[in-house]
Amino acid sequence: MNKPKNGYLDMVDSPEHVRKLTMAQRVELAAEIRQELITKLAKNGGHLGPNLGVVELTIALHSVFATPKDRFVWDVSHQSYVHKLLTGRKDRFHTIRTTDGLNGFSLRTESEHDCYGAGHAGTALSAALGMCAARDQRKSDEHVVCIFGDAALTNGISFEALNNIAHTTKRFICILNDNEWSIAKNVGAIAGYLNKLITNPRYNRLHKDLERLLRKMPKGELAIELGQKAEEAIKGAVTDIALRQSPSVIDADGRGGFGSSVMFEEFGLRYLGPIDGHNLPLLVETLEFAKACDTPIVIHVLTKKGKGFEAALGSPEKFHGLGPYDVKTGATVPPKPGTPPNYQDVFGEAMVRLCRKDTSVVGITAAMPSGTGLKALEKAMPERYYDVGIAEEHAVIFAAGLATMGFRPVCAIYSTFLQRAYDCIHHDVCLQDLPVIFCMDRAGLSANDGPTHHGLFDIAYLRCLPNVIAMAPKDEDELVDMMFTATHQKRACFIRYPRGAGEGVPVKDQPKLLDIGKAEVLQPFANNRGQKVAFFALGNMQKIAREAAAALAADGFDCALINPRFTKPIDEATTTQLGSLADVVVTLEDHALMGGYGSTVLELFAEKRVHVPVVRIGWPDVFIEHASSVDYLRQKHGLTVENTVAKVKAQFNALPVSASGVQKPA
Ligand SMILES: Cc1ncc(C[n+]2csc(CCOP(=O)(O)OP(=O)(O)O)c2C)c(N)n1
Repeated sequence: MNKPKNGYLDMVDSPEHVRKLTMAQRVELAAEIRQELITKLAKNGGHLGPNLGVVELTIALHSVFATPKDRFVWDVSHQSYVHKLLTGRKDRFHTIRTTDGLNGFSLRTESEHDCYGAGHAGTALSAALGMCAARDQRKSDEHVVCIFGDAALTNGISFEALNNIAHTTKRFICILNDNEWSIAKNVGAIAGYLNKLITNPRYNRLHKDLERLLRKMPKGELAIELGQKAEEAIKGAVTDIALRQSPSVIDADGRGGFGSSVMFEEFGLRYLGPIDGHNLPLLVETLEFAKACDTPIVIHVLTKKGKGFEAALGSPEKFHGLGPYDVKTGATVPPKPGTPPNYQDVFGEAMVRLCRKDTSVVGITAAMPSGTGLKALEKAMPERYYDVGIAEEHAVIFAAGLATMGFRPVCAIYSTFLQRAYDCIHHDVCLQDLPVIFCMDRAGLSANDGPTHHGLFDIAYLRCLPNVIAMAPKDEDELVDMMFTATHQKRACFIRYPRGAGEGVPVKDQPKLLDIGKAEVLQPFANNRGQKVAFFALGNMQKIAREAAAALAADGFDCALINPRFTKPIDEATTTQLGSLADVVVTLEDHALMGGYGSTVLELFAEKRVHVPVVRIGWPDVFIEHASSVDYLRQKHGLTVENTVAKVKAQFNALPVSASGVQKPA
């Protein structure tokens, strides 16, 4: 085929088109895709680094397999942009992570080529194995390919799946995409183990042997050959040459040596690799081999995060996922002057201060040192900092263990990822009444990421558990007060706060000890004969409440403004007292309405027989989509000043009118 004027990508509307290209043309396509990623993502940002790393791998996958019949399951799926480009979505690619645009992750509703959705790490092997089992049950012949990163292997679920593969299916292709990075540098023994595999001096020789071997095979005879001699030869070339008796790698599997096998082989998987993940012909031929395999196989592919973009190669952590950047230099747009510091940064600095004052405090992150802000502690006091990898369950139980020995561990885990560790919170922390502190970042929306990353359920999933203290600060100074207060409690404390900039409130030198379960009345009723509206606005909803109260006050309403601070225990006295005085109560929360803070208030009023209409502002009972901005989603779903005011007024219009003409609640 002649090269189209605008390049090969221009004519690729489906994977079939990729398969029509010659190998040389596919190599050119890879370069075009890199350019497309770099230029298109510059405007709105995205997961640039991981996708630049899997360009050849994705082209190779679509060269050998035929989705949607064959199935690709991407772990996390933040690295599936190239797959999107090759599966009929290139014309919309510039819309990725924006309102009504493509999602930044795999999404079953977005394309028939996305057979499984994700956003949280460690799920791909289990889901793909389920597909293998279904295929085997129905005796169909599709291929299932799971693509997971080296950091996904720090996650327990991945190992639960690995443990089951050999017993479940004979046909399963696993691709370990090893770039040595999680978001930050990958950590732990598995990372060390993989590193030993790839730094083995025999790797280079192996790589050449394998390439030579595969090249020698005529295409038509490949399958037969593979089933017999070649398989043995390749296996020998790969596993034996790479992994046997190098003194430097002797203790990597914890059994005193690799023996004739590697970790994956102990799990019953055939291991192939490590191979160069940017060598397209080699990838294609290796995948052809895997396709013909009648045992589950793992192909260990080495890739470079950020390949093809100098700035990204130099800063893999920054370019894992980022906002808009300069196409030439990679420079990101600095925050507008005067923007308050992020909650994350305030949290990180507060951790350093707390640790300096209190030797029992330690910080724990599950592979999110930058995102959570805990990197500040790593820098200042590395001995008080733990990165446990993408292992939220382990993080929580590890913290429980520390707490039994008198420590005050602080788990900095995003609200959405903490869901993974729910049983550990219940069984290990709360049931034993241990004083673990949870700082739940990203409580609220992660607009560009969407439903996998919004943190909208933590109040609901925590408030049913006994022995829980749960709080939400109205600003960054109060966040520090809450952290300080939490270190003085003898039970589990959970603090939820949003992504991004704080309110611009300066942080005091000495944090304040808060009364547990005590709300802050910011503005009492004026008793000016206006109809009374009490606003209970949690955390970052203060602004909407303040503006709604001001708008209603201008219309003659008498508004009280309360900062509840605690969602558990809630301030029963203040809430019932103001509820009894009010004509209408408004609760506002950056959380799902179902089971959230407003529900807590309703339950309290039912119990205490406080008869007052309650307007609840929060997120409706649907998964909130991704969009360009938080503001857009708030507008769309009614978390606005206008909607709050309208709902309050509607309550009054619905109320019966008293003899004096003043509307009163029934
Ligand atoms: C349960 C969970 N915890 C944390 C994260 C945040 N996270 C997204 S991608 C990522 C690193 C993934 O690294 P790896 O699997 O090696 O893939 P790579 O980006 O290197 O291709 C992390 C920690 C997540 N998505 N899910």
